[in-house]
Amino acid sequence: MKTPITVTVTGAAGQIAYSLLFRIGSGSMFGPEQPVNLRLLEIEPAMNALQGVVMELRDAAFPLINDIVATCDPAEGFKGANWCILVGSVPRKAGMERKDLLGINGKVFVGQGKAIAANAAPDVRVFVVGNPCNTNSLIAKASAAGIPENRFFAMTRLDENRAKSQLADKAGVHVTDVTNLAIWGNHSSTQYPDFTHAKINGKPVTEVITDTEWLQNDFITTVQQRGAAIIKARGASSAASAASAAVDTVRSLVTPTPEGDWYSVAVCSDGSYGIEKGLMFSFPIRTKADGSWEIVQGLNIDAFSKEKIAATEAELKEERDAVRELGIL
Ligand code: NAX
Repeated sequence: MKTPITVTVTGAAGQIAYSLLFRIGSGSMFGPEQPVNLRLLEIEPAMNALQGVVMELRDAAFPLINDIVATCDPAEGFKGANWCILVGSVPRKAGMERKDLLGINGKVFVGQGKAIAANAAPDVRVFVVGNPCNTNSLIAKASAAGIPENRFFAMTRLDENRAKSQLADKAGVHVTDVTNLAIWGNHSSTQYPDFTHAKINGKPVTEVITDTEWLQNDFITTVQQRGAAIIKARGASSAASAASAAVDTVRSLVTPTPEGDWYSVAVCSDGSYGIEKGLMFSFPIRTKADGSWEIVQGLNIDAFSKEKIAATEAELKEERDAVRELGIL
């Protein structure tokens, strides 16, 4: 058994965490030999519910859970954290403008960024799931003085998994036959699920699925609108699939990527593909043998893709400008 690592999960009494924490406990995220100290952060009104989750985590008797701390104090919650998985976020309520939501959550992520910088382990990595996740991550990054920008991430893996599942269904293959699926940009309805570089059993998707009209229209909108379709069907937003995508993301970040493939996660743009430096933008990413990650370079971006990527970049700039106007950045 290895030395335990410390993992902080915020929004720990919420519905995504209710799946996620048990997947962490079972070893799906960090592997079957990696014990974890869990630090669960919530807001005060949710502390009772969180105690119930802690009772269930204890009742699951996971060999890999070394210690559990439940708290509503961010300094306590992020103490010694090697990984911070920021799931907690205030949801959009009826009548609330997008800007209101950016303002409310912006303040939360300023506080959490500062608390992470002051309390987490020197090797901390910060992975934001709570929406608007790209911009929340941007705010946390800007507020966490001293933590390198390449340690911040935001989740677009659920979008990647949704896109792979749509392509597999259309082609009549298993989802694992679909590779090289990049989500570009924002985790929102402007995201671009890039079918032009995706492969099915090693062949370009465009050779296997010749229905270009479907690829350029229905496929993209189905992926972009999938979250809304789940809410309509289930009466609640995606939770278990989101937790599963969070597990996939962290596993991909800590495991060298198979030769030739890539995965999607939002990272701090270094200007690759002309995306403005500093934006938290989803790119095709590879994890190298030494555990660091890189943006896959040299992909040919056709005119159709360029337009889609520009639209999602414009939205991320708008979000960034809105939080700047609110004085958050
Ligand atoms: P829930 O409303 O079930 O849970 C959120 C929890 O966060 C609540 O228990 C709340 O008390 C807590 N919380 C709020 N502010 C907090 C703070 N300052 N510190 C600590 N905890 C705080 O939402 P859930 O369904 O779990 O979704 C969580 C977030 O994930 C939402 O923002 C949601 O929009 C986002 N999602 C992101 C996805 C992605 O792909 N990036 C997909 C799924 C999901 O929509």
